[in-house]
Amino acid sequence: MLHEQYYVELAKQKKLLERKNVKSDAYNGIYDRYEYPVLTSGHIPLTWRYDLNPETNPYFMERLGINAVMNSGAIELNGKYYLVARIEGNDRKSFFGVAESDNGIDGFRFWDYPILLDDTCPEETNVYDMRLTKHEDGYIYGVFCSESKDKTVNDLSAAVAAAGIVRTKDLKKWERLENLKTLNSPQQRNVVLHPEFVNGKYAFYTRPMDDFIDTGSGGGVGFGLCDDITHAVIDEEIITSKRKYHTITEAKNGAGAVPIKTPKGWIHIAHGVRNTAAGLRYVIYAFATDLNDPSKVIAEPSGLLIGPHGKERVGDVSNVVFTNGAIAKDNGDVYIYYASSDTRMHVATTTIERLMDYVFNTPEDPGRSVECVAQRCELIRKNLEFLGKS
Ligand code: M1P
Repeated sequence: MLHEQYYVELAKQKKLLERKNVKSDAYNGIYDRYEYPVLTSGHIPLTWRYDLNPETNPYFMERLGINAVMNSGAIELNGKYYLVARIEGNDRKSFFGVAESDNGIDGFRFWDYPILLDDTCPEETNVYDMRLTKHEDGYIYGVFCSESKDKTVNDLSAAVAAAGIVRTKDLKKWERLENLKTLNSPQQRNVVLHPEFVNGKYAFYTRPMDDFIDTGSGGGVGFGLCDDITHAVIDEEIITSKRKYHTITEAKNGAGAVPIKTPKGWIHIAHGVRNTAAGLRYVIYAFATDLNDPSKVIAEPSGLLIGPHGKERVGDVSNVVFTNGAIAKDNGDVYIYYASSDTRMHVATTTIERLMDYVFNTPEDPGRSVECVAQRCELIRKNLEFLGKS
């Protein structure tokens, strides 16, 4: 017989999983936000957390608790929406699990088991933040952060970040490939595989870093090519979207979702970080690169696209929104999946048309207050003229 609390917890979870999401009334014309997160630790199946056998768990205790469900890769397959979520156990180790929904905005349910990756890197301690790329070679690639302890320095928390690579056709069977090697960057995180070959090669957006937290001399989102994805080596990285002084990317930035192909260019949804007295603040921004040269930035609207709102501001790592997955459907609908404060997952919906309008028609950051005011005064002048009030 099962413990009576099992049924209580199961009923609570059923209610959560069946809750319909509703558009929030926050308006900006660019995208819609939703009232409820699409994934939380409460979505994790009870079988992953409790020992259901009353003989071995008489108090119905959570044996392997889940702390957070966040930064998720996203993909549409056969009309269904899938998130490969970063799930963080109470033990601070992250792993991946597939959650499936019929409509992409609610009803996400985890498959029975999390993903058990091939144990090919004995030194690897933690894995997180998988980006899913439907590549034109026919595979779905997952590129994620593979973190190991840095044993070269006498510092207990020193770590090394590298890009791990797996591939699959069905999200069920995963083949682990060698970690990416970038010859000029000692560390890598936020690496994204471009969906098409570029000059006949696999193309990666990288994030050169000297250090685990600080990117140091890393100038922004990098870009590099490699011949063989099964032994991926990038010998040269160039910088695409740059970090800039006194902007949302001053401290660091990183590629997020796999770029979305549009008639006017590749649209990138990335994150930018600045430092504050309250710690690092992470926001989501967008830029576009050239269709024929996806390393060349052709549009970069000013400021942030998504910042943390309301309850999103608070969590394990507060004042953070972070994306590593979006779904662009053939009908032009776009679902941007983002995590808030390293704790839970949300969705914002828009369309390719709207994203193009945003990216190509929003003015760039002129870089100085006086020029920003002039930019705004010009908008006001035109509006007053339009309203016949000038
Ligand atoms: O805590 C915020 C984010 O910090 C890291 O991002 P970045 O590499 O740009 O600093 C990542 O570890 C990410 O998982 C996390 O959400």
